[in-house]
Amino acid sequence: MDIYCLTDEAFFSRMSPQDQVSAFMCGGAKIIQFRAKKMSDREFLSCAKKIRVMTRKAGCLFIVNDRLDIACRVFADGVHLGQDDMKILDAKRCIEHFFAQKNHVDVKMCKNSTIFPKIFIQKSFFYIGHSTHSLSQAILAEHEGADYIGIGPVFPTQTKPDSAPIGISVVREVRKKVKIPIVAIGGITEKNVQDVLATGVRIIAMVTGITRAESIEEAVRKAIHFY
Ligand code: TZP
Ligand code: MG
Repeated sequence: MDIYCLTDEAFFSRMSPQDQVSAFMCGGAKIIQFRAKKMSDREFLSCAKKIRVMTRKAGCLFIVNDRLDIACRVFADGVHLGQDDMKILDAKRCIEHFFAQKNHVDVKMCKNSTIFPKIFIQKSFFYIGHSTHSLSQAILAEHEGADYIGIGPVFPTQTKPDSAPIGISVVREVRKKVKIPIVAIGGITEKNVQDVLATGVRIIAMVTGITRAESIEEAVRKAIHFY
């Protein structure tokens, strides 16, 4: 399986976002999302800049959660947008505008990536991921031009306690109907990951499943090599 690692904001007091990212990459992670809902803009940008440097060195895809402006500013590889964030089409227009202005040529990392399909915008690649919570949202996200979708929460999760779990059956349906890459997320741990993989989804996102493990690095390594 491919693991999509997200930073754990509830854990920042014990481990900085950069240290979390470093541990993910030591374990072999190739896709990392910086997620920090409560951080100030300035701190978010400062961390994102550092994570960009680290992920670039390691050849790791770097996706920024929510903040398209910061994703563009640090030349991240993409942005992940939720149902209440900017619509995909609007995000695409912003990205086109930004990269047209910058005429930024930086395709090396994404060219190496075989995980996600590539989009070509003004000599640059930029992925837009979209969170979905039902089959209809997943189909719509694909129709609207998302490069990949997140589907979940599959199981109950403390990371998003107010979101009702959708269960494995929805993931299975989405897998049958949607062709773009699917990232299953929410409450996935080593105890239930096999059930998710049985749906055919190959990319699994984890927050607490890795950050609360005895060794983050080991948890990531195990997820990549043993499932
Ligand atoms: N979106 C749906 S569930 C979730 C997000 C960001 C949180 C997943 O966290 P965990 O700790 O892996 O359950
Ligand atoms: Mg969001």
